Amino acid sequence: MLERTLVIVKPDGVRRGLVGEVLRRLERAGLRIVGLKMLHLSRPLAESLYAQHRGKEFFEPLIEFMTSGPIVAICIEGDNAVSRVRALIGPTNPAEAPKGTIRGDFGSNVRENVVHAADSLQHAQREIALLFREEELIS
Ligand code: IDP
Ligand code: MG
Repeated sequence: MLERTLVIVKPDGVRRGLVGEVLRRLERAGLRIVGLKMLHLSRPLAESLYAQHRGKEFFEPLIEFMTSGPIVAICIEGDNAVSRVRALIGPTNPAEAPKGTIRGDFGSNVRENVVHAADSLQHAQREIALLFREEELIS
């Protein structure tokens, strides 16, 4: 099924010059970039993006991290894009992520893991709407 999903190059990835590497891997996998922008997340937007984690012990430091510098938001389209992008980025903890995945190759620790990707079609639709206006996406 043709799906759209949201990918974010997190502040650590932008600081370390990994934006091009992430885009290259997405494109090489045959996925299509339909939206792309750099921005600095506001605290309310970061909290909304990670609303499902509110109350967990890692929530506050996660919000501090995600608002610590600019991010790059990428809207990706392709067949089964949600699960394919999750496979490309690898598990949350880089120590457990296989080589060849973005987190396995570049992640520093379980918080600073270079990229975010939506984990379901429902979350993808919600997250894309949080970061992109309709007219910012290619049809
Ligand atoms: P995901 O990014 O692989 O979907 P989630 O469980 O949704 O992982 O967690 C969201 C983000 O919160 C992670 O990518 C990571 O930055 C941070 N995080 C998750 N678990 C921990 C933890 O145990 N310690 C510190 N940060 C965490
Ligand atoms: Mg998640």
